[in-house]
Amino acid sequence: MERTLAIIKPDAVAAKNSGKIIDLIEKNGFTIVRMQKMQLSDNQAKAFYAVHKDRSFFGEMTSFISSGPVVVMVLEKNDAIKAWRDLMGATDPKKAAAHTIRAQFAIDIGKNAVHGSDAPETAAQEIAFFFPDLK
Ligand code: IDP
Ligand code: MG
Repeated sequence: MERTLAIIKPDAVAAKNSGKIIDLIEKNGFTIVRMQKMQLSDNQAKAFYAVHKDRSFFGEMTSFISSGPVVVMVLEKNDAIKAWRDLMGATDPKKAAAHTIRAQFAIDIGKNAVHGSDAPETAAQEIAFFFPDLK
């Protein structure tokens, strides 16, 4: 079993799509190990997205992710990192396959409904960032 970090971003929470996204997560066989609704501070957003600090849209990303409540989850499944990224769909919702969460719920490439870890190392870091007590 593998674990990954998932976030339902402020656009999808504000649009009241959290429940539909959680339903898709469960229908696709993930176990929700932890789940917390919270709002990130500006400093937490900068720390969470630190790997992107040199990208031109870093300020846009951090202000958006801290702009309203998010739902942060640890998901567990065989091959969870890839399985969750497959269910999320492409970063740009215009390029995302129709069945994916981003195709159904994202507004644009920035406000794209969900986050998912991209590798085992980042999954471990991101899970520890939000749930430091989780073993
Ligand atoms: P990912 O979320 O699919 O892993 P990344 O390349 O890691 O995509 O980018 C992280 C986040 O940065 C994206 O989910 C999106 O919210 C934001 N982002 C990526 N590209 C752009 C862009 O061109 N403009 C604005 N925001 C972007
Ligand atoms: Mg990424």
